Amino acid sequence: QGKTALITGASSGIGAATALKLAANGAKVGLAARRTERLEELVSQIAQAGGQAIALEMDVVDAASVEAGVAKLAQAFGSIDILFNNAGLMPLSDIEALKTEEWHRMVDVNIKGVLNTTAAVLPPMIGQKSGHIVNTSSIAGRKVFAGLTVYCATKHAITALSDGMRMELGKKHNIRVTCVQPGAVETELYDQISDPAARQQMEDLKTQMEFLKAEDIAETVLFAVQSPRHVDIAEVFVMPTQQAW
Ligand code: NJP
Repeated sequence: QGKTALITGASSGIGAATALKLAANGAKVGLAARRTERLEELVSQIAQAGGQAIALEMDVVDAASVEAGVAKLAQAFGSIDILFNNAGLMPLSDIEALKTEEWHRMVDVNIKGVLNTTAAVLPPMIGQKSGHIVNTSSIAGRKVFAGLTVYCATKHAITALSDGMRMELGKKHNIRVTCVQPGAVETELYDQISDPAARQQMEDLKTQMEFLKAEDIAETVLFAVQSPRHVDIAEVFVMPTQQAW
């Protein structure tokens, strides 16, 4: 209630659902992504429901664009209390396919993007001696799956960053760090899979079990950020009931 949250990857899926959820629970939300028309639609939806939101055109790979977005959000709503590091992509392929451009893109968005946003919000959070960083990792951030090797590597990096940040920022600066580890969620994430076999595998998976909804992860994020200040929900795995582990 009354907190300001920066949400990356807010133009679809988990980010959009979390923006709606946090705004409905009294947070002022900064919606960051590249597809601004989607963000503007979400801003209107939140405003119609009585909430407060602002659209921030942001490419998380570009540090200058991140800094500009953070400055715009601080100007609109004041201190930034919550950072939801959620932007990410998963263009699956086997290593032997050597889709090196996709590998680099995943490293840029999934890892460097998180570092850029964290660097931009950390100084004010340290200054105000409070804050909450929630990172979207994955079950692929604790376990490696064949066919997802580079994606798994990027999400393992996010799990490691979350663990390290929690150790360095909790006691010293009163900043909480939550790592959310979803299983399969029904979003647009799978639309970017360029490898036909990998795409078919994901389509087959959808017929075998009921995926999570983006709202299921939004509920988890809300639970973490609404926990009392002395409680840090450190890591949460959220799986479809029927997903093999
Ligand atoms: O996917 P999707 P999800 N700069 O495609 C944004 C993780 N996850 O909600 O810029 C800024 O609907 C993009 O915005 P836009 C997953 O790894 C998912 O499922 O407008 N933003 C869009 O809003 C990811 O970390 C599953 O194109 C950039 C958003 O990212 C997170 O959940 C399972 C950007 C992607 O939304 C959200 O993904 C799991 C950039 N350069 C983990 N590039 C799952 N769905 O099953 C992309 O374990 N975005």
